[in-house]
Amino acid sequence: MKNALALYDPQIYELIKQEATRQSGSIRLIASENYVSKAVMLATGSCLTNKYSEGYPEKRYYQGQQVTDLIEKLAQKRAKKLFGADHANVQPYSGSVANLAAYLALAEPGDTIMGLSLTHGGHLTHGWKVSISGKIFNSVQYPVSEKTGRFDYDQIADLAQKHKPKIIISGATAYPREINFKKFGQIAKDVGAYHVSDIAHIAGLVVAGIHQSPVPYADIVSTTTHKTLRGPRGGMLLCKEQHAKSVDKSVFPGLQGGPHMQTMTAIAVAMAEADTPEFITYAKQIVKNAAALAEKLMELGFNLMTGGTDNHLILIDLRNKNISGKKLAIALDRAKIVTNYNNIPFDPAPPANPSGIRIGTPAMTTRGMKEPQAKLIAEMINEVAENIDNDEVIQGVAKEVLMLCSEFPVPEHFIISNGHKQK
Ligand code: DSN
Repeated sequence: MKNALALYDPQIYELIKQEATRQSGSIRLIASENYVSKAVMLATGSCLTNKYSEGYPEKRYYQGQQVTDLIEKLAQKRAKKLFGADHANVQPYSGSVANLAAYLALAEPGDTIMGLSLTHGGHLTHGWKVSISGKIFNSVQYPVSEKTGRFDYDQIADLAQKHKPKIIISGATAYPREINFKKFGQIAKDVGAYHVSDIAHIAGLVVAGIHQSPVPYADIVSTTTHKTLRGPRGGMLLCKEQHAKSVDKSVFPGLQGGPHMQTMTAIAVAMAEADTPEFITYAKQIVKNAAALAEKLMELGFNLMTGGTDNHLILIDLRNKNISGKKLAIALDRAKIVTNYNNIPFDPAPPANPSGIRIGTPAMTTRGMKEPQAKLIAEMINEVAENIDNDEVIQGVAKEVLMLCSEFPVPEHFIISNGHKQK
C-alpha cells in the first residue's frame, strides 16, 4: 500500500525515494554525515512536530506540555549522563546557534573571542569574518602550525596573552588529530578567559572515551547531534551548573523561539543509542577505519595533513597530484564516492577551488564496513584521481561502489540502551 506522502505529493515522494537510493548506493565519506536509525527517523517524523513548547519544562508559555516536559527532561537527563555534564540544553536548532548561544551566555557583543581560523579547520561560527560571530564580536583567529599542521599550544597561549580574549574556542571541523582540551582550558584560565569547546565532529568519539572529553576543562561544551553522535540534525549545549541559567536564557529567549520538539525527541532516542557498548564498538571502528584509509592513501602517494589521523577524518593535500580538491570531489561523486573539497591550512588556492578534500568514516562504519573496505575505498579514490578525465574508468569505479554497497546495506535497526534490538 502506498503511504500518504506517495498519495498526496507523489513528486516529493519520488524525490525522497531517489535520495534514499543515492544514500544507499554511494559511499558517503563526508566527515559530518551519517545514517540514523529507524528509531531516530521515526521520532523525527513524529507528532511532536505539531507542538509549540516555548520555555523550559514546567516554565512554558503555552499549555498542553504534559508530554513535552517529560520528553525534554528525559533528553536532558540522557545527555547529562552520556557526557558527565552538570547541565544540558537540548534546544539549539543547530551547532551554529548552539555556538552563538554559548558565546552570548558568557560575553557581550564587542568582546574579543578567539577561535581556530576557518581556513585552518575551524568553523564559520568560530569567529570567521563573514559569520555573525565575526561581526558582533572582535574576533581573533589562531592558526595551526605551518610546520606540523597541528595546534601549537605555545603560539595559541601567546596570542591569548596578547589579545586577552573573553572566550577561547577549542574544536574544529577539519582537524585530524586529538585536541588537548586540558591545555586549552589552562590557556584560557591563564588569561582569565572562558573556554567554549565545540565538539560537533567528535562527540561520538568523546562519548566512547576514545577522544579526551572537554567537559572537565570547558565552561560550555557545544555540539551537534548528527555527526559521529549519529542522532537527528540538531544542537546541544552542556555546561557546569554555574552557567546553566545563562546558557538557558541565551538559547531561549536570547536566540530562539519554540524548540523543535520532534528533533529533541529524536535526540533523546539517539542519546540512549549512544549509551551502549555497541555504540562504543562502533565509535572505535570509525577511528580504525580512518586509520586504515589514511595508511593506504599514504601508501598510494597521497599527502595527508599532519601525516595521518587520530580521529574520524582525513584531510588530503592534493598539490603533489596536480588536481584541485573541487575537481577530485566532482569526479569522485561521479564514481558514487561522496566527499567535500576543503581548504588545507595555508592553502595557496582560493576557498572556492581549494587544494584539498576532506573525508571521514562515520557513515561507512555505520554500514558495517571495516578496515579491508577502508583500504579498498582508498584504492578506488586513487583510481579516480589517476584517471580524473577518463569517464570509462570512473564509471567502472561506480560499478565497484554499487557492488560494495550491496554487500553492506544501510542498517535500520541499532541497539538501544536496554540492550534489546529495536523491533
Ligand atoms: N558543515 C559542517 C561540517 O561539514 O563540518 C560543520 O558545521
